[in-house]
Amino acid sequence: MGLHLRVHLPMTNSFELSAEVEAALTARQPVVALETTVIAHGLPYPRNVEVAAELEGAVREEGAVPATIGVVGGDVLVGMDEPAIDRFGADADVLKASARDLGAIIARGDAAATTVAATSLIAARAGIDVVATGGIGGVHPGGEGSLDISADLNALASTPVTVVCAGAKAILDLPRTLEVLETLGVPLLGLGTDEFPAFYTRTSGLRLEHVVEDEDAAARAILAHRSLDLRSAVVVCNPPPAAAEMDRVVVSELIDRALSEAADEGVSGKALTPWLLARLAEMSDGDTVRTNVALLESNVRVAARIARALREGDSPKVRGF
Ligand code: PSU
Ligand code: MN
Repeated sequence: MGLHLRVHLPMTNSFELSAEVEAALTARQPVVALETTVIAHGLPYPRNVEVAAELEGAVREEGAVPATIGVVGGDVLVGMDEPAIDRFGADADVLKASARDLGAIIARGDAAATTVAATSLIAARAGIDVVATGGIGGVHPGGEGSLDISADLNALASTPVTVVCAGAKAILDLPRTLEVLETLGVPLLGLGTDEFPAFYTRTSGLRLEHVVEDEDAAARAILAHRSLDLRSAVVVCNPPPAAAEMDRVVVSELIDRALSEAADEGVSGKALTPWLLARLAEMSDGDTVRTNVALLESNVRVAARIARALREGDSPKVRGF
């Protein structure tokens, strides 16, 4: 703990890799990057701190090394230690950083949790090829007018990593989110499903064209995608566990109420997603948090298994082409 190796990468600021992550990358062991915006801004304290530890434990159980990513004192940490993660959970002053925010935050020496966009960028630069989250950002309702479209989508278009998620967060306009991902050339793989999951529910009524039956099949598609030298991410869509999914009608009523309250209160920009998630947690008496935690754990396990399959990628079982 506490021992960080400063690694200077070409074209980037210096990152601080934890000793464990550095050793795993050197030995070409599977590593999974975990984002911290969900911890700092997506889940209530103190549950968020417990969840961060549980997610790291789940990655280890699946035979991979977790690399929780965030910025502390202007240092980009790849593999955060427990005190740093605890602070992210408890301290409301920890900022929310998308990729574009990183430069200013590093220069000022601030602390920031990283979104899918920022986490993916840092992971790719550090040589980590799999990232796990709950749900990616996307087009907010009315986004065709407000242009509130998460920078996650743009980052996915140009960052060569695999992102495992339960679809995009249900507070979003999911059909338009899929359209933008198509336009940006970001492939989606349904893990055992031909439907885009809707975060709190396994189904959305929206079709996915490409189904992979398991993590090995996902890894084959990812390796084939990479062999084409495409720079886009691959998004693996893992439905929330059946036991934890919420009722579709209940969820959509909660979301409608939360959205109209947000509009009344003038919440917008990067504050909107955290505000909506907190309001949904209150209105549902914690049901949305329970589902969010269950799908996060499922996603990090899938991510770890894909990371392992990618590392075994030279074996005929996985390569298969
Ligand atoms: N998944 C969750 N909860 C979250 C997020 C994802 O289960 O809080 C975060 C991710 O970090 C994602 C971000 O990148 O929300 C998107 O925020 P925005 O819509 O402002 O781009
Ligand atoms: Mn936004």
